[in-house]
Amino acid sequence: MKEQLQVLEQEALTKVEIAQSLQELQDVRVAYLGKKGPITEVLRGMGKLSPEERPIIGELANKVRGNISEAIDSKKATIEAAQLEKQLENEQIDVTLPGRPVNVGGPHLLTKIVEEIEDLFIGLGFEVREGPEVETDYYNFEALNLPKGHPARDMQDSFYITEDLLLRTHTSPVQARTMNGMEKKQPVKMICPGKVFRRDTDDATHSHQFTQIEGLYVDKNVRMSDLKGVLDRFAKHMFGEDREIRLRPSFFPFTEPSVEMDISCKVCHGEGCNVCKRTGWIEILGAGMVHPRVLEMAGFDPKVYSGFAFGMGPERIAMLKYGVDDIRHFYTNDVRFLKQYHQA
Ligand code: FA5
Repeated sequence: MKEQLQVLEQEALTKVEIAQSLQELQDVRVAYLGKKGPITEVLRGMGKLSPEERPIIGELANKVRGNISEAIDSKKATIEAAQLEKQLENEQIDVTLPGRPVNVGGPHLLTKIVEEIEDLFIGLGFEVREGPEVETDYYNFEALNLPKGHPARDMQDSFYITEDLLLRTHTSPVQARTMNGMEKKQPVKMICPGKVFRRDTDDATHSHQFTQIEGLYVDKNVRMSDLKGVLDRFAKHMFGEDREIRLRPSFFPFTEPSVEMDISCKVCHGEGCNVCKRTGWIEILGAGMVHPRVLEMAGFDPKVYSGFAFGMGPERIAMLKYGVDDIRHFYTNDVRFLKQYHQA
């Protein structure tokens, strides 16, 4: 029996030695140490041994079991370590490989222009206000001295939603809303950027949806020279200290007198070229002194208060500043166009 056990031990240890996988090891364990294995078989037959032999064979059988079990465990650890090593090798990361480029976005050119204009006016003491894009006929027109049937309503072709609601055609209703909303009448100094909508046919310089920035300053003794000073600062800040402005008489129902502001052409400095259509000047915005009727309708006494207002289109300003030749570039969102201005 002793020899039988020793042969079994040798056999099992050889199989452990040559086992290549955890499954093979498990097979060896089941075959030699399992309930139906030869060693258990030997132990079962111990009853037939003499009382002297029994402890010797018992001890040997346990030792053989222990040796086989130990060999299996140690081989198992070796196989597992090798597997781990292989896995680590396969999953190795080459930190020297170049990374995948991350697409970094940037602010839209229009956003940048609007923020630049906001910063300038905040510096001049104006606050930034907002108003609704869906506006009532009253604020979009009537409160601005444009009663129903007024021919000047045709200057801004509108998208009506109901008889009384429309998509605002300009940011000027925010003037009326701001002044009307004040319980106690006191000086107002605000700008208002936002989207506006007109039934204009889209072309290189017109869009049916575009941006405007409104400005309003109402106080005692506000004069036309104040308007001119602020607009001159604005033009020089946006286009360069060497630019001149000029105010031309114009008409808006909500301002009296009304003006259009031009800046001197940066290409020819007033001499006349293709960019300025040989006039030496480029039109930038509409402005004027707030009409006394508008002040009155908003509850301000026009004998005590006066004010100026202006309204500009940031798309056109961006086009002039950066030489953009078509307003539609702002909305078609071709990244090749937008990317050029991320650092501008
Ligand atoms: C107005 O909308 C007046 N509310 C401006 C104003 C405010 C005058 C306060 C006096 C006092 P106008 O229709 O000219 O004015 O538009 C102002 C600016 O909006 C224009 O100078 C132009 O830059 C821009 N603009 C007008 N129509 C379009 C359009 N279809 N697409 C792009 N920009 C436009």
